[in-house]
Amino acid sequence: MNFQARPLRLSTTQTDFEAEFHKRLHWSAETDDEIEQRVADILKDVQQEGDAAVLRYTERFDALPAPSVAALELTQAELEAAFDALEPVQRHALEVAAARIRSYHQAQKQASGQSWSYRDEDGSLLGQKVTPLDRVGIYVPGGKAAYPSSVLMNAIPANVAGVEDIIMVVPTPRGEKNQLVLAAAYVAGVSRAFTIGGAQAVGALAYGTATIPKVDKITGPGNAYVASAKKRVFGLVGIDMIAGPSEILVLADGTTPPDWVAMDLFSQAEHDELAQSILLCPDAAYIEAVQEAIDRLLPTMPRAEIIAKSLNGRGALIQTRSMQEACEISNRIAPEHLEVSSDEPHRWEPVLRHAGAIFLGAYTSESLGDYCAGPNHVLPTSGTARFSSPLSVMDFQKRSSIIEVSAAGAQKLGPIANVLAQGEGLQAHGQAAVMRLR
Ligand code: HSO
Ligand code: ZN
Repeated sequence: MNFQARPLRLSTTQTDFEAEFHKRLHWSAETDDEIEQRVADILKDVQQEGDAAVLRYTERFDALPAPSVAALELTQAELEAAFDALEPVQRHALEVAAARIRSYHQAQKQASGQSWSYRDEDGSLLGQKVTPLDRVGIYVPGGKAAYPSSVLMNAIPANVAGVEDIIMVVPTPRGEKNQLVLAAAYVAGVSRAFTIGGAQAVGALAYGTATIPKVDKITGPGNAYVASAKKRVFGLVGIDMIAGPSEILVLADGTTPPDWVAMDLFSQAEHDELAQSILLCPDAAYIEAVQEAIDRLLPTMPRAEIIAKSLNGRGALIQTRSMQEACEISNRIAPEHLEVSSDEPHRWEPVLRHAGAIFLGAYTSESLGDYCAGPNHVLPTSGTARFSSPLSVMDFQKRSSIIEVSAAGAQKLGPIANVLAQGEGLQAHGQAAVMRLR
């Protein structure tokens, strides 16, 4: 089959640019009532019946019958054996990636994940104590979206944060295990792993069953059922985010080989027909060269069909008046991945405010960030980079405020608190402060 990819061509000088741009960007993650109802039913069953419901749904949806949920647990020995059996090149790649991801998240913990305190002029101590979550659940998709790299990106920050218990769940249709996923779980420090998935696995982690321990937070990507289940259990447990399809936006000044940019656009498009790849560039001839590279390279791609559907449906090649204007448009889009394909990336970086991850310079392909540069690849999508951040060590920690008011401090703060308490009509609050006055 010969697929053609013709992303929408736009120019910021055309009169209908705003309307066309909006149409292409518009993205609605509509909820499907049927999925919602089915997920609600599954969660109710898991909550009421525990292991029995998990077993029933695992047999029904994953064609994986088992005598007990315990029989669906992967032992540490099995994870280790998967790692030991890897080809040396794969093993090396997994180790290097894991080490770099670990170093990055250790630096992150050092910079932003530490307790702090100070004393005020009365000797009162005020501060913040940081503690890891006790137990987290990591959802790893199965089937065609089984990404060992995502095991590393979820489990390593949890491990670095100091989470004692990291429970992984991975749907394993017909019991066919993904050895790289198991090996990644071993490298990343997963404590326990179960071959279960779907809404039933999310329910098991959120409510706990006789076999599966209840966790405090569930992270990791999943299909519409998993996303719906995560939303429903939120509040009982924490969740990370509900990620939409992958996105890449490339800002190009024309100094990078067009083939590199074309392949970077493909790299997110190949994830999903609904993925979004956008090029912003002031140079019309360069945009033409990228389209030519797309035409030439697409037939060489095994996932050409997905790439073509993604680029034709949601892709765009946009000519801007300048790099400055390209940066401004990028800020409006707030993409998950933002590549600054320029020979002066540091000139533009200060202008770029909203993006999940910013990749600077021609050599920084987004794919290096997906696997092994070090930063997390779980990133805000669908414009949510305007207000949210990559998955981090801080997602696996929480903060408690620390307050120790000195005797002198109580004399000064008591009257203040009392006045405010009277204003709110709360006598006991006021009294508690006043009683401590000498
Ligand atoms: N780009 C994806 C992560 C991933 N890529 C995993 C390859 N494997 C998240 O946006
Ligand atoms: Zn990717």
